[in-house]
Amino acid sequence: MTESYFSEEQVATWREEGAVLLPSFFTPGEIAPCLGDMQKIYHDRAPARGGAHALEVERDGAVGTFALDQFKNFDDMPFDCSPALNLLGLHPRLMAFAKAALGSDSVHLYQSHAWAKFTGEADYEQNFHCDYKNHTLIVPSDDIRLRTINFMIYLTDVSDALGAVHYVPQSASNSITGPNRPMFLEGDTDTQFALKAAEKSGAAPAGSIFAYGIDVYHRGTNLTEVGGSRYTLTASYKSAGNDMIGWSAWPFSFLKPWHLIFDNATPEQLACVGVPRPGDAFWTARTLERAQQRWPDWDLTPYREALSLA
Ligand SMILES: O=C(O)CCC(=O)C(=O)O
Ligand SMILES: [Fe+2]
Repeated sequence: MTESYFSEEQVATWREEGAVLLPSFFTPGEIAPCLGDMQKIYHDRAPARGGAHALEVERDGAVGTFALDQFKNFDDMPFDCSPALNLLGLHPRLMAFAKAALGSDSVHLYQSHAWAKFTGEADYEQNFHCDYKNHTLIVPSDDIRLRTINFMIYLTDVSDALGAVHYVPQSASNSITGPNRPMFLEGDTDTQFALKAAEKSGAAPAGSIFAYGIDVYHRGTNLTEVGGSRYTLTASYKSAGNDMIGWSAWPFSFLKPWHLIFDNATPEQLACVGVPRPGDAFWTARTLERAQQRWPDWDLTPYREALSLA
């Protein structure tokens, strides 16, 4: 059922080129409540953005920059809204794609953030970089199973005037930078511009996904449409047990509304954030009782049933 939403060819493109655009991966019906959630989270933070014009920026001969204020409206899961946005990054179709891409039968979600960008609020034009900078302390693995897959889910239509991500497929960047792909190319303006000449746009309608890895050159771009906004959700997966990769230690954010996830997710979705599956030896009469005390509305039936069958 889930596999029909993507093709082997798309998985192969992701593996060979480091990135693939998946148009209309989610239906409008799946996106609508998540967009409502984003509006709930970000509307109050900045009620007076309408009509804002793009920032005038002196680039000084550079492709872009890394302005800290671009991350002003950037939050880690879980989100203070309905369950919809909280469960989108754990959608079974994403898990299926992640498993196929990584060649793994068990995957973990190690990062998910909501990000709202608004015209004029920051300079979103970035330099080319590879994201392994902050997903590992070393470098991307040559073994596909030990890589990561990063989904950027579009909750609004993303055009070039609304800050579409730009990227350079690996076959094209290899002839520019070589296959080792230094993560920042610091100060190397010539290479930055050579990559820019080869860049592709990730522009696509709401519901589409830009699936990429931590080893592909890409960059955020500015929003220029007057009064424009771009809402995205990221979901990054790795094979379970890959300790080289990290971002969020989920229990660190224990004060956030995790009940939205526990009370509404399937055991398979919960397994993606480190909850042992039904039938795992972790589950005993005692751990079940304690888990129920901690999350009173979590339906532990499948876990109980698996224990009583054991
Ligand atoms: O939001 C985007 O389009 C890309 C941002 C990005 O690549 C980054 O911040 O590392
Ligand atoms: Fe990036």
